[in-house]
Amino acid sequence: MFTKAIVRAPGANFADGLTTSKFGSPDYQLALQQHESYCAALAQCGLELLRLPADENFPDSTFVEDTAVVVNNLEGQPPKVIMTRPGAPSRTGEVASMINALAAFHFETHSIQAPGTLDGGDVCEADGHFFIGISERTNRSGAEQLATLLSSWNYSFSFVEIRQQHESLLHLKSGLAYLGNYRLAVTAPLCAHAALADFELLRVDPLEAYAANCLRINQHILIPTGHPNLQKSLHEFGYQTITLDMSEFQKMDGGLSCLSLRF
Ligand code: CIR
Repeated sequence: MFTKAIVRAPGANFADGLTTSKFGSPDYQLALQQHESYCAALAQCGLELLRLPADENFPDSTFVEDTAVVVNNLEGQPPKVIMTRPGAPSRTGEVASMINALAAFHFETHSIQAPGTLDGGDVCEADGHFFIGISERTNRSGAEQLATLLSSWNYSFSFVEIRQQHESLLHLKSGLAYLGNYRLAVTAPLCAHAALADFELLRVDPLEAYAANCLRINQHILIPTGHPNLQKSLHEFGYQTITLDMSEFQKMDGGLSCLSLRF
């Protein structure tokens, strides 16, 4: 169960962030509206929100998920956070203000050290097992540092290489989401990966690949609008869905998971 989330509204220079998408420049006012709807959906799922002010020093800073990995299901152990070291140089400075924001929650705090890089979007927890993507943003050193910490707390992990064969994936969670009950939503190229062999895979239609970044929060799954096949499959499995228009965030290579840090 998640009870809290940290979010940060996009700043007026949101369009200056990193992107590879061909969908054009985002509309800032529409992005703000979509961010409000996203926050309302998190509240509907029962989360209490810490809303950070927009930070125009970092145009990608609305994608808060990339700055930290929270590990807080450890029986008898204090909750922990691993501050990342984002792989894009323009984003490394985002971590400092997230450290400040997290101070109120008293996590035991760890940090990824140079030469390691790690983006939170490359980390997917699945009931005690962590999938760690090795991507253009997360290098092997960063992945290994995280894995060492997780192992020391008795978590299992597996690395998922997404660089060569899955060029279109920015982060691991751009192509994979944990739905609970050892079930993953996955894009076609990732389905054959050995690390996923012990999980039930819900294969996402290649035409709906963006929706593989859906987001389970307690009893709901958030899904971007316009992906009817995945939505139908999720309903057949008995999930309740909330659809959200993510068009302006998709233009900046962002998805549903990136916009919040949940714990
Ligand atoms: C970036 O390229 O870093 C941002 N424009 C998008 C980050 C999306 N984050 C995520 O998938 N976790």
